[in-house]
Amino acid sequence: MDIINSLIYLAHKVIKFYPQLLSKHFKAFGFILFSLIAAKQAIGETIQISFTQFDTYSPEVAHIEVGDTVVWLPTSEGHNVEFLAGPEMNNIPPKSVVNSSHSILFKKSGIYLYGCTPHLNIGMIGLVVVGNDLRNIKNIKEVELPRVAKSVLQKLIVDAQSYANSK
Ligand SMILES: [Cu+2]
Repeated sequence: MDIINSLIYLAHKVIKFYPQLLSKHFKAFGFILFSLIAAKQAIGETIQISFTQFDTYSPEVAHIEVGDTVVWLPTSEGHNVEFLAGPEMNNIPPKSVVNSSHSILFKKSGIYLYGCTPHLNIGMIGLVVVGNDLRNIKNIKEVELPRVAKSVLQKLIVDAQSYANSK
């Protein structure tokens, strides 16, 4: 990502300081610039979620685009990430090891529900909403959860819906 940004910056400098070079190789130059911008969009962003000392994820609801990567950071001890549901129930992301960072690239839009294996009973759960696509929300609501987690989930779903409505 940084390399692409530097190349785009360099391309802008060339346009500014060597316009004669640009007019000579206009097509080639335009093609390179266009490819760099396309590559930048295809690479996707990286979103960080941390574990807190209050046994929660921060943020609890992450809104990302298809192709973005979420990285969970072990910023507080004793937590992990275990996926409980997603848009494709037969293809949910892998579970992480306690106290380690976990990184997942999301290729399919929809809502993903995950929780912390040791703290599911006290409601340590989170949602990743990919592409602002809430079409599997019914399946998410039907996931069997401990009582406290169920109530946290209701709150997170309200958050996800109000975000979707604000777009
Ligand atoms: Cu935990």
